[in-house]
Parts: sequence; structure tokens; C-alpha cells
Amino acid sequence: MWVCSAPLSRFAAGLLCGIPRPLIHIRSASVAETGTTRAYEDQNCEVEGYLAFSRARIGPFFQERPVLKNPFLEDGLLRGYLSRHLPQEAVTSDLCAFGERMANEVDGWGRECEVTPPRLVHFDAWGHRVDHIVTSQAWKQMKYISAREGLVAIGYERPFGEWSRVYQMSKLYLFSPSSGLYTCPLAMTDGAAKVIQSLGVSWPGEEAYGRLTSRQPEHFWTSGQWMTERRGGSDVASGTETLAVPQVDGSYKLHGFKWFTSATDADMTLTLARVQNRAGATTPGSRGLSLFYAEVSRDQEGRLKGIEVQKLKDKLGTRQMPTAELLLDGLQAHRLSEEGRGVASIANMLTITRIHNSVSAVAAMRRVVQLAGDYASRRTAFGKLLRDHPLHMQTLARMEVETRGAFLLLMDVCRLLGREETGIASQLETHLLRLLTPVVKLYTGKQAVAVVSEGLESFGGQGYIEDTGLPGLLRDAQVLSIWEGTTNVLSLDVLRCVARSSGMVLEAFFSHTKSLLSAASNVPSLTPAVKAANGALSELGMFVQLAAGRDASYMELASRDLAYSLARIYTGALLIDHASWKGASPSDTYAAIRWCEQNLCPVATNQASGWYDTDTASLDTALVYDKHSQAQ
Ligand code: UCC
Repeated sequence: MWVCSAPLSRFAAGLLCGIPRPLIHIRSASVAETGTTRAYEDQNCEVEGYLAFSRARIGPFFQERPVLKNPFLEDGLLRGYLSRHLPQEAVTSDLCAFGERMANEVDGWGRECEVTPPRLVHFDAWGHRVDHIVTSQAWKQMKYISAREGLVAIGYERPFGEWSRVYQMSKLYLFSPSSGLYTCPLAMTDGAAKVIQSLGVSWPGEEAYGRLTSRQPEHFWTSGQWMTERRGGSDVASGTETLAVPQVDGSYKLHGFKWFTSATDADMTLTLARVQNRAGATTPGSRGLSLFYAEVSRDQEGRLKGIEVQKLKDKLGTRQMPTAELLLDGLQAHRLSEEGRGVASIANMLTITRIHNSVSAVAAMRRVVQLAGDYASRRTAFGKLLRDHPLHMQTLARMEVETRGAFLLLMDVCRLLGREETGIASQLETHLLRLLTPVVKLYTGKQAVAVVSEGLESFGGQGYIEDTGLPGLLRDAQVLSIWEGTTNVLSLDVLRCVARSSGMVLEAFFSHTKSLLSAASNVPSLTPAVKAANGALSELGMFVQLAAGRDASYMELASRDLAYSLARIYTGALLIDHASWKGASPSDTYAAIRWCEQNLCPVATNQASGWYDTDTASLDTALVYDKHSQAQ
């Protein structure tokens, strides 16, 4: 950037005498760069007249920006959790070094991904259809660093046994808010590796598995997850129209239209389609869906084989990442699942991507809380720093409590995943993992939007200004409660797993929560929190008893509140458990107490108010569509 030197500025000022325009290119930013009022005054003296007046209007004050510091060192709860459960020096030093890279290097790339979004080039200069998705250099660097740092590989190498998922997800948690949404392809890549592993690593998935879990950037592949079609975002089972036509060599050709495909520059994908029989017929519904593996490749002319990219989506957020509509026009694919077991087979992918989603949600909360806290130490209003205004601190403390609770819930699910994958999970832990996966995804997705929104407000107007980088946090958070299952679809998934396990998942929940609470019952400072959590657990038990005889529509209406109650009670127990650890800080206790002061069991409260009763559904509908006006 050009900074005006003193002789040059004099020259420029002379040239501009009598020209009725401000001298915009003699930048006031030079004042900010020198950072001293003195420099400003000197320049004023030198240029005089018109320029001085222009500068006087701008004024010498520039607000210090919030500074991103090493997110590992800044995060006392992450470090506390790891020193309790995974105190290995190798983990600490790796995360510390990685955090340093986030602050000094990667965060800048993330910003570049945001301001240089992908674009689609349909045709080359000679008219050939090429469908090239052009991504930024920074986006490519994200792929490189992801491989090098083992952001997927760690989950499969398992360097710390059952704790490897905690380690991997901690690393992703540091990466996520700086990654320019590269965590999205990583989530799908991890999910695809998991599916291939769970179906048995053999041809045709063998090479793909090696690439998805590779640390070699040139060998590393990312995967897509093409599930969504025009008729079915949530209702995949009846909405999937893509046909799989068997070929003589045992492969299939896919024909269909995928309506949302995220990170479409992937090297391969997993997708669902209906196998066509010899008569050209297919089986409807879930039992007609099978899971396919396909590579994304090009022919010698550079054309995508069997795929046309119709367009890139114009989205509220996640603009860093290409999301496309794809026409599958004879895409060669291999069936991975048994015929008709597509949804059940891709469910493993959903478990992984839903956990990744939760990582991104908690990481977004943590990032905005860190920046808001830093800013509060730099910004003065009404005669004192924001950090010295108790009401402002109360607001940030509430965000902090939400973030802490979400973090512990997330880490507990990662712990359970690690135990299951290493074959040491008890039956109870397997049930808990199944139940808590939709719970953590739906709850943290909603929290992220609320906390990040509150966080933006704490910067005042600056939180609304694009080139601060802050609004992008909110835009990207909004998707977290939508993709990978909306809040309501996941609430129904909670009911699904309760029903399919004949209630065993709930038994596991009650049993484990009680044991966490009873272990902390002799810690006097935690008494109010333990009492509140125990009370909520009893209320939940009563709800379950009362609901046992109710029909499906009653349970459907209760499902969202049930999921929230599970999240709040379990998180309360985890906060209490963490606060009762010998290395805990007084703030851990305070956070547990504050968390447990909220309504921990909304399903009981709303049940008592009749929210799920038979006549409520029609009243809700009448309310939503009410056209009555008092004026009529
Ligand atoms: O692709 C997308 C965006 C990609 C971007 C990824 C970013 C990740 C985060 C990044 C962070 C930055 S979004 C599209 C995602 N789509 C969904 O999430 C679909 C949402 N819909 C559902 O989840 C529905 O509930 C369905 C599709 C699962 C419902 O299907 P069905 O066929 O009607 O359900 P059924 O009949 O109840 O279940 C079929 C089988 C059963 O197995 P079996 O037959 O053995 O009993 C179920 O138990 O699937 C099993 N199943 C599950 N198993 C269903 N859901 C699950 C589950 N969650 N876990 C285990």
C-alpha cells in the first residue's frame, strides 16, 4: 500500500489547491499505522488547509480491533479437559503449535476463502463444456494442511487409543473457525471413511479409504455426501429419485439430479440411488435405497465423466465452499451396501458428520466469546472499558456458560465415539452414543446461532460490518441447525432410537446421569446445581412414565422439548462432574451452578401446560393460519 511521504504529500496538496474534492488517497490510515497522535499532528502541519480540514473531520481516533490469539492457549476449559483426560505432552504441544498457526497464518487463509468464493466455469474458450469449479488458493491450502495435520487421519490411526477422537476433534475445534469452512469437506471425508471401514475395507472402497485417511497432501482425497434431491432434503427415503442401472461388469450407471451437494470439488462421493431391475422397476421408500461409491473424474478433453454441474448455489453463508446442483448422467458407481440398506448404511456417515457439525458449532461459539472478551479489554464506552461494565460482563458470562456446556457435551460424545470404535464401549455407552449424537447436533446448532448473534452485538455496529470478518461467523452458524438434519428431524431421530432400542437408550441416560450426579453430591459448593439437576432428572422420569401410554402424535409434539431436556440435564451433569474434578477452577463451579439455574426439563413444564395434548395440534395450526383481524 502506498503511504504518502511528507514531500510527496506537500506536492499533492499543492496540486490539489482549488480542487473541490477531498484528497482521498492520502490516507488517514497512515495515522492508524503510526498509531500516534503526534504523527497525525505533524502531517496536519505539513499539508495544512484543505487536507487538514479533511483529516480533522475524520479525527485521530481509531478503535483497536479484537485480536485473535492462540485459541488453544486462550481456552482454559479445553486445556483443563485435556489435562484431566488426555494429559499427554505430545497432544498438548501439537495443539499449542496448531493453535499458533491458526492465529498467525490459517485465519488469514480462511478470510481469503470468504472473500474469494468459488466460481463455476461452464465452458472453455473453445466452447467445450468443462464445468470447472474454480476455488481460491487458500481453499487449496486448507486441503494441504488438513492432510498434513492428520485432521481426518488421526481418527483412523488412533495414536491415543480410545481418546483419539477427542484429540482429533479438539484439533478440528481449533481449526474450524479459521478454516474457511474446509471443515465441511473434512466432515464428509471422515464420514465416508467411517462408512467404508464399517462395511469392510475391500474393493472398490479400499483405495478410497487409504486416500481419505492419508496424511500425504498429493494422495489425500475428500469425499462428498450426495443425499439431497429436489423432493427430499429430510425425507430422503421417499424423495430420492436417482436410478442405478446395473451394468454387465457389476458396476452401475447413476441417473438423477442432486439438489444440494456440498464441497462439490470432492474427489469422490457416497450417494443414494434406487437399483432398477431388469423390467426397469424400482422399490419405493427406504427399502429401495442402496448406497453407492463414485469417483469424480474427467475424460481426456477435461469433461466431467457422467456429471454436469448445473449451477452453484447462492447461499446465506458457507460461501467459501462450492455447493452445487448436479445432474448425474450415467455416472459410473459401485454399490457398497446390500440392496435396500442404503439409509442404514449411510447412517454411519451421518453420525460422524453430525458430530463434526457440533464441533463447528461449539468452535464458533468459542471464537466469538474469545474475540468479544478481547474486544472488551480494548473498547472504552461511557468512560471505562467494556470489561468494567458489569452488565456487559454478565452478557459475556452467559455466552461463556453456554459455550462451556456445549463443549463438555460435545467432548463426551467424542469420548463415547472413541470407546465404541476401539471396541471397549459398554452396552450403556453404545446406547448413550446413539442417543446423544442427534441431541448434541440439534442443541449445539441452535446454541451457536444464539451465542454468535449475541457475540456480534457485543461489538456494537462493528459486529455488523462485513470486513471485520464477524458477520461471516453468524452466516456460517445459521446452517448448523439445518444441514445434517434439522432440529425437528433430529428430535424425531431421538424418538426413533428410543423406539428401536425399546427404551434402552433412555435407561442408559438415566443411569449414567445419576452416577455423574451422585459422584459430585459430596461437594458442598455444587449442592445447588446437583439439587437442580437431580430434580430435573426426576421430572424427566415422570414425563417418561406419563408418556408411555400416549400415542405417536403426542410423542411427536413432545420430541423437541424432550431432546432439549436431555441436552440440558446431561450437560448440567457434565458441568458438575467437571467442576468436581480436583483440577477444576472456581469458574468451573460457577458455570455449573449458572447452567443448572435454567429450566432443565422443558418437556415436563410444557407437558404440564398441555402443549402435547390432542387438541393442541389443531390450535397450533389455527394460530399459525389465523387471518382474523379485529378491524373486520
Ligand atoms: O448432505 C448434506 C450436507 C453435507 C455437508 C456436511 C457438513 C457436515 C458438517 C460440517 C461442519 C462444518 S445435508 C443432508 C443431510 N441429510 C440428512 O441429514 C437427512 C435427514 N433425514 C433423516 O435423518 C431421516 O430421519 C432419515 C433419512 C434417516 C429417515 O430415513 P428412513 O429410511 O425413513 O428412516 P428409517 O426407516 O427409520 O430408518 C432406516 C434405517 C433403520 O435401520 P434398520 O432397518 O436396521 O432398523 C434405522 O435404524 O436407518 C437406520 N437409521 C439410523 N441408524 C436411521 N437414522 C439413523 C441414525 N441417525 N443412526 C443410526
